[in-house]
Amino acid sequence: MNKRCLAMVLAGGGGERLKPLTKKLAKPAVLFGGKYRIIDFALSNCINSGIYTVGIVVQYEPLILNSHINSGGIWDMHNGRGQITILPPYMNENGGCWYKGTANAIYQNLEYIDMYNPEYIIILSADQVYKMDYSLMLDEHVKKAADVTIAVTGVDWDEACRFGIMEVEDTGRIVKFEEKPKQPKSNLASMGIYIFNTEFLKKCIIEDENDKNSANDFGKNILPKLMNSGAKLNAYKFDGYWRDVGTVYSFWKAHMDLLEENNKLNLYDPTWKIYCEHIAVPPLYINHTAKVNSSMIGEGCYILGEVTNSVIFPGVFIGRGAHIKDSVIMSNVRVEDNVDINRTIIGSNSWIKAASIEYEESSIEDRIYYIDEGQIIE
Ligand code: ADQ
Repeated sequence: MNKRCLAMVLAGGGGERLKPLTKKLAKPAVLFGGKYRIIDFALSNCINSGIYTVGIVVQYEPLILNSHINSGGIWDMHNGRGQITILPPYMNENGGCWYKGTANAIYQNLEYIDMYNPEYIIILSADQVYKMDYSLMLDEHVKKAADVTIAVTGVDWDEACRFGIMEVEDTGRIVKFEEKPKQPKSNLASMGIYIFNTEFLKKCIIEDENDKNSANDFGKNILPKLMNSGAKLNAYKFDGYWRDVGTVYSFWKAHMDLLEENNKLNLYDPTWKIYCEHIAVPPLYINHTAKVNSSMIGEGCYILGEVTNSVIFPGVFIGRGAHIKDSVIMSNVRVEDNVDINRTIIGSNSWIKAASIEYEESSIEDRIYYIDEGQIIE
């Protein structure tokens, strides 16, 4: 498939609803699943789908995201078959400005797109966890001769208001699209994954730039306008595991999903690897005083206490008599002896000394507690 289709990964958003985890970090760079960063899912899907030329649009807190992408071997897009390019906002002879919305971020990179002159462009979000073969979506886009194909999936009704929601005919044609409706009439959600014919995409975003009232965003502006214009928008139904981990609760819940036996994301499938950065840490050590159940534990951890139904990232120390339950502990956290931690996300590099955590100081959402990165709790 290669340069017939170019991927543009939107990775510049502020991650407002995931704020405690994204204070100093772009959401796509947030750690996920015991060893990955969220963006690894979209990028691995690209590699596994045969798309090796990828532009990543960055803006908010890009430092760690940039160094992750530039960290070497893993993202060399399979031995030079393609290239990943990081695309921050830039100045030119006419000035320059920050990426206003997602469509503007693509608009400001039309020169990059023209360099490859692809027939199709797939636009991806970098803040979702899923495994998907984009080449099947492209096949359907071509077969149905659509102007735009949007990947869609069913979501829980009580979450539908945080997505673009649509109604779709049996033929696959989208007949109604509403961005984040207050009272959704369907639970069929846009996954924020779009395939456009390149020329059509250019026309849409250039026209949208001339509309001074537009926020230049795909969900808010481009797709509703296209619905009214009679363009052919088709839905590509995806029924695998997909989560937009955009809130603290959905982030925690996606981790708990991972711990279910035979969970649908299945990180252990050798035919669809999720690639990630390698770090030089020693092997995992589990002492005879430790008890570990239904948990994922990263390399370099040193476990003396009890861990139940939790995801522990690399380099974590868990002391003797400590109990960790239904929790997500990020990298290099130290939990001292006899500490109890329950339904909590603990940010990297924290040091938990208190026997039980004073939750008043942390964020609470749906009874999930959060301890900021680098905290000493005593
Ligand atoms: P949201 O997830 O709310 O809805 P948004 O916050 O715009 O959309 O984020 C989408 C992606 O674009 C993220 O990866 C984000 O980092 C990036 N992004 C946001 N603003 C950006 C900017 N100015 N420059 C560069 N990158 C930016 C969208 C759709 C919904 C759909 C959900 C599915 O609008 O219709 O249902 O995704 O998750």
